[in-house]
Amino acid sequence: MTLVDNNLPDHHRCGYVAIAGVPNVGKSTLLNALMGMKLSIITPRPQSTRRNVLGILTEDSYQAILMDTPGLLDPAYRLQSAMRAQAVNAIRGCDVLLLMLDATRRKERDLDLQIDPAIEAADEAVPVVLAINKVDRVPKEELLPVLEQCGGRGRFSAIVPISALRHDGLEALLGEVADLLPEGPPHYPPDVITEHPERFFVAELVREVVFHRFRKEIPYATATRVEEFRRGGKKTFINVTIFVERQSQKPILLGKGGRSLRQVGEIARASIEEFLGEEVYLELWVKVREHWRHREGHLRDLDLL
Ligand SMILES: Nc1nc2c(ncn2[C@@H]2O[C@H](COP(=O)(O)OP(=O)(O)O)[C@@H](O)[C@H]2O)c(=O)[nH]1
Ligand SMILES: [Mg+2]
Repeated sequence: MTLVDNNLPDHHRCGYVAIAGVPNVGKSTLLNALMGMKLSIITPRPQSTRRNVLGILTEDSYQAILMDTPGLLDPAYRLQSAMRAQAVNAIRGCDVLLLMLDATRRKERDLDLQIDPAIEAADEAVPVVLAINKVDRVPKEELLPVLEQCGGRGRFSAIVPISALRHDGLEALLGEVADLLPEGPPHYPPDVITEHPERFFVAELVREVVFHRFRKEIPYATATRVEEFRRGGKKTFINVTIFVERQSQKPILLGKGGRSLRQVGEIARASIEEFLGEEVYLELWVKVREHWRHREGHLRDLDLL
C-alpha cells in the first residue's frame, strides 16, 4: 500500500533519526520526552537499553522516525556486542544522527570519549546534531565553554543545549533535526507511534524495576520475556519469566519468603497498567539460564540478537 495524501504540505519531510551516545547520557529520557510517553525504560544505571526502540513522531510538516539505541561501548561479552551492533546499525542507516552527550562530564577527555565513538560509526554524509544534555545540572557560565569546545570537535550541523529530564530546549532541538530530514511523504500513518508489540514493552517494564531495585551484577544478569498475554477475562493476564544467569542469583531476586519478587511484581504491574491503560494480573517466574549473556542461542531466543 502506498500512502497518498493530497493534504500534505509542500516540502513535507520524513526520515530516520538515530539517538546515539555513550551509556547513561539520557537517550531514552529524550525519546520519551519527544514522544510525550514512556516507550523506553530509564534507569540510573548504564546499559539499561539493550535494543533499538522505535518512536514515530508525526507533525504536520514532518515525520521523524526516532530510534533510541543502546549506549556505545566496547563490548566485553556477547550481549554487549549485540547491543553495539544494534546501535551501529541505527547510526549507519539514519538520515540524521542525533548525538547526545552529558554536560556534567565536560572535561576535555570526557568530551572526546563521548563524541568520538558515534562519529566514527556514522557515514560521513549523515548530518549530525549534537544535543548537550543535563544542562539543568551545569551553571550557565560553565555551559558556554562546553559549547565552544564541542564546536571544534566534530562536523555538527547544530549544537543544542537541552535538559531531557525537564523538557528544556526540545523544541529547538526538534526544529534543527526536522530541517535536516529528507523531503518525502510520511512512512507511517499518523496514529502509529511504534512498531514493537505490546509484549516487548511489558517485558521491558519488568526489567526496568529489576534495574532499579537490585544492585551489582543482578540487573545485568537479568533478562525478561513475556510467556503469556491473555485478554478476555476481567483483567488481562500476563506471565513474565525473569531469567538469571546462575542458581545463586535466584534467591536474591525472590527475597525472603518471595518478598522481593512480590515487590517487583507490584511496581511492574502498576507501570504496565499505566502503559496498556487496562487492569492487569501479572505473574512472575524466576528461572536460571546459565550464562545467557554469553550464548548466541539464548540471546536469539530472548530476542536480543
Ligand atoms: N539531571 C538530569 N538527568 C537526566 C537528564 N536526562 C536523563 N537524566 C538521567 O540520566 C540517567 C540515564 O538516563 P537514560 O535516559 O536511561 O540514559 P541512556 O542510557 O542514555 O538511555 C537517568 O537517571 C536519567 O534520569 C537530564 O536532562 N538532566
Ligand atoms: Mg537507554
